[in-house]
Amino acid sequence: MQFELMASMMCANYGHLEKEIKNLEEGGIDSFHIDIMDGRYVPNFAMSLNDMRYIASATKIPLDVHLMIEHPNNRINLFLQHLRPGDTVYIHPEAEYHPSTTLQAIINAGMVPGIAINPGTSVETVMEMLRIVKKVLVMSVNPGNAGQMYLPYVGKKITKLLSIKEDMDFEIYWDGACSADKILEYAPKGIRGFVLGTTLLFGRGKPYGEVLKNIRELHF
Ligand code: S6P
Ligand code: MG
Repeated sequence: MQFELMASMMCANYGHLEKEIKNLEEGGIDSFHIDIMDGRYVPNFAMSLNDMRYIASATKIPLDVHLMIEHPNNRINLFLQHLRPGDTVYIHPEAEYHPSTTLQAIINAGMVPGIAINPGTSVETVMEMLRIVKKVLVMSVNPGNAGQMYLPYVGKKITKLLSIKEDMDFEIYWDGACSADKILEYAPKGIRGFVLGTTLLFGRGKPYGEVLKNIRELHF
């Protein structure tokens, strides 16, 4: 079964970040998920520009930048200038007056445009943006923190997104409380990738390579 695994770097050990990056690379991670927060759009400050810059400089593996900030277009170039073609940038449509303008700036810079959809946001309200983006990050927890509980009502929304993704030409990614049973259930249904945080990857007392191998060997 083909699916991507992303490491949620806000859950990494910053005491030895270089080693964390190396261990994840050697373990076979597909991309590094970078949760940028401003303390306004979400009630937390997880990662910021310098964390992203450092990780971009330390790896050739793609970055998956999840902007949880108000009006990202005001400062979008601060982020884009450090990214490489093929890196992904997600915005939250609710955080922007003109999200299509921001998505266009991401496209023009050569990055992959995405939107993140909060648990309380309906597919209908972002329908036009689905024509612009290549990736949709479905939040199965409220944005702001790692280590939260899965919110089961997002299941219906995922079903709806799965039914329109081919026609509208986007891929769906999972963010929040991702467990092995969610991968078992949703990878076969067509979810393209999963962000791994404290639920499955970090702080579990197992080498990352072993965790990632176990996930790839799940019996679907
Ligand atoms: C939440 C953030 C996520 C978390 C991830 C952590 O605002 O966007 O990317 O870092 O959910 O995973 P877990 O397994 O601790 O929920
Ligand atoms: Mg995230």
